[in-house]
Amino acid sequence: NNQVAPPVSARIPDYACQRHTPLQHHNTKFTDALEILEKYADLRYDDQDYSRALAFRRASCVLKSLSRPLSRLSEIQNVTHIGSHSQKVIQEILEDGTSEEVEKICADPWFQKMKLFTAIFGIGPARAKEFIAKGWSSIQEVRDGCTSSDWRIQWGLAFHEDLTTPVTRAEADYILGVVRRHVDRVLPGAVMELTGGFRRGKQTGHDVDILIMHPLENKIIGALPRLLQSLQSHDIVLCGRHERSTYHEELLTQNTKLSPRGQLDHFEKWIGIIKVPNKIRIKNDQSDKTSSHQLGNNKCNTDMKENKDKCENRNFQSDKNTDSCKRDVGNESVLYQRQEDTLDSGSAISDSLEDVWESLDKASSSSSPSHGNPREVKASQGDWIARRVDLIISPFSQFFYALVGWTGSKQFNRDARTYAEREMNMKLSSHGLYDFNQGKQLVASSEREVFDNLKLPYFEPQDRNC
Ligand code: 8DG
Ligand code: MN
Ligand code: MN
Repeated sequence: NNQVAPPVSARIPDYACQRHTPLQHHNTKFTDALEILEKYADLRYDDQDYSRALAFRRASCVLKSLSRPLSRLSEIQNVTHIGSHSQKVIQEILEDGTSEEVEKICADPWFQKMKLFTAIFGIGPARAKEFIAKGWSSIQEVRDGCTSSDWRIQWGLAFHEDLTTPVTRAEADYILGVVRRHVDRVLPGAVMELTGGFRRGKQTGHDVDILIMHPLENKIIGALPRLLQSLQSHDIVLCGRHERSTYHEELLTQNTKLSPRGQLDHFEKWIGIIKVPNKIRIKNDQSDKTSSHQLGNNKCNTDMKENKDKCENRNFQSDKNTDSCKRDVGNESVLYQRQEDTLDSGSAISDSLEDVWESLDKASSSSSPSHGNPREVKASQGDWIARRVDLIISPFSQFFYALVGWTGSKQFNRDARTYAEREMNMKLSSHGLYDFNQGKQLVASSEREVFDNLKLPYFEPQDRNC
């Protein structure tokens, strides 16, 4: 034991938001196994006991940040985030190459059914358990027996194969391009960012997350309904639902308990499904055939695997004096500049807001919220594939917090929020940062400033893959 590498623990910061966590790392055979245990714990136990699942996620997260493959358990024995259960599994894999416990879970029919059913858009663990209790074990049985009127479940079932086919980077770029053309028409001057996993450098994802902002704070009022009208008139939208903004300033300081699964925020958004021509995906598939997919030793993980990490280097540079910031994408540089709002403040705004919401509510109850019968649409499907899209619209003042939040990963956000609370006496959300020591909100006009305000070193999106 005298040739043991220096303890890794001495160099591992406590929070994932203080560590580089790249997409491609050296310990997939451990992290794949730990993430199966995480998933199992998440599905098996109720929300109250999400801590079990989180313990595996934290352990996995630490291993992802190591700069070399783990070769002995002693290297991580004193790391606080790697509990005894995770250590046991890691030890097993070090000795045998696989973990018996993980193998058993993978072979467990209940787990397989839960994974199958919770992969349906609109189905959570509670509903999946009901399906299993009815004796169903296939998607077809759910299609035949499920009577839910929830639009997500109806469309999710009809287009299940489409929606569980990984969205490629080329498709994400295509969707961004389409949305951009419509945004340019209905909200000229708007800024858009592809967020979520794609921004972190993933080559595939389960959906496409697009964040939209306008430098004039009030310009975004009514923009999302106009955008959707524009998209719908071009027969691109399959179904979807608007959500009103539920933001109010007290939320910045309120100690809202984040639900363990979804960190719901209060932005106005649209959650839906759109059509993408098949040729967009096929082009991408062919270029992918050259790159190999690396799988861990525990092979039951059917989750979407990423291809080799190819990232654009996106930098935001801020300029505090002019209240603007620059973003560089290749040779192009985009200037985000706060502009003076020309709209009247006060009642004029709330009146116009009410009008917008009224027409929105009417629209969504009449065409509500989908177009046609999902099964019939599926039966006459043309040369396109259904893709999940999230459109989020943020005011300029909250944009960079929204950008960090919607870039993720979820675990990065969780740790950044815990770090803010415990280490800084601050409250972080996708809407802003409140400093309880100073009793005020800390503004950010770049992503870097979000990190600065938290006294954290800056991490590029591709290093936030925890
Ligand atoms: P994937 O789609 O590639 O599978 O992964 P992802 O892009 O990382 O996950 P996601 O479920 O699409 O969520 C994108 C990020 O947005 C994630 O880090 C969580 C964050 N997020 C917020 N607010 C909200 C919210 O209200 N709902 C959801 N679903 N995600 C939110 O900051
Ligand atoms: Mn996503
Ligand atoms: Mn999403």
